[in-house]
Amino acid sequence: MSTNTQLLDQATEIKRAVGFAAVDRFVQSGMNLALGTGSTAIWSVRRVGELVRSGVLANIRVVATSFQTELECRSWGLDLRDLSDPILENRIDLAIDGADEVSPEGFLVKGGGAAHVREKITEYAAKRFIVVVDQSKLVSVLGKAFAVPIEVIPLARAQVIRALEGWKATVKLREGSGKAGPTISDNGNFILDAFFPEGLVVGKSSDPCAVEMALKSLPGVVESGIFTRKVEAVLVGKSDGTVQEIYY
Ligand code: A5P
Repeated sequence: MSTNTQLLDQATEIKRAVGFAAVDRFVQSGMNLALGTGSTAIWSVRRVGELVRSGVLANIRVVATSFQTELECRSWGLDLRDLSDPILENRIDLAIDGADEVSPEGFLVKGGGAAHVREKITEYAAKRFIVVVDQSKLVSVLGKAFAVPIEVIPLARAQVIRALEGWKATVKLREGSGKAGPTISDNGNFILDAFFPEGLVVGKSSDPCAVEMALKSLPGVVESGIFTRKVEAVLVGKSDGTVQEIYY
């Protein structure tokens, strides 16, 4: 495994730059890390792998937020742990992950890769949370351009779809790729993608914290992709190769 970047297209180069920057600027030896999922966060995984392998970082333990990330961590020989492993002493020092949308307040939509349940469990447990994105992810209103992914127990899908439609969402059961039928998450569940053409409003509330709670209250919903835990910083990869830091 190497991170040789000679043949990357511009979009991938931006993801690499921002994924690397998060590790270079925020990770220190001795940390327990939560590593995110997706085409941006995977570059942070690779950077951790590279720096551990070369001895620049030592005593790093990692928790993966998906099967994809677990495989990448293993390919680098990282010290991969389960979130419940006692060796972590209930301490995740830092989480790094991508996002599908970032609001001006630092609230997120995640789950484009259907990994948001494990991401949420792990990242809400972290002391600090850093998000890595490109500029296209910065939005003024959540849920309009990108659907809000909602993981549901398969049995509950029709009831949950009905409830979401009552909140003026347009809902699609996510189709699998490379298989017939629905996407099955790492937890064995279905993913509903809910578009909110009028913006993210559930009942009378457009407050993302209230929306997150309302979605979670529907029987059969495991988690939504609305993330409202405090983000320390969003790192934004720019087309000129720089990485901007936005603090909240
Ligand atoms: C995975 O389910 C997601 O939460 C990703 O973190 C999110 O979709 C961002 O992925 P990209 O960096 O690939 O856009």
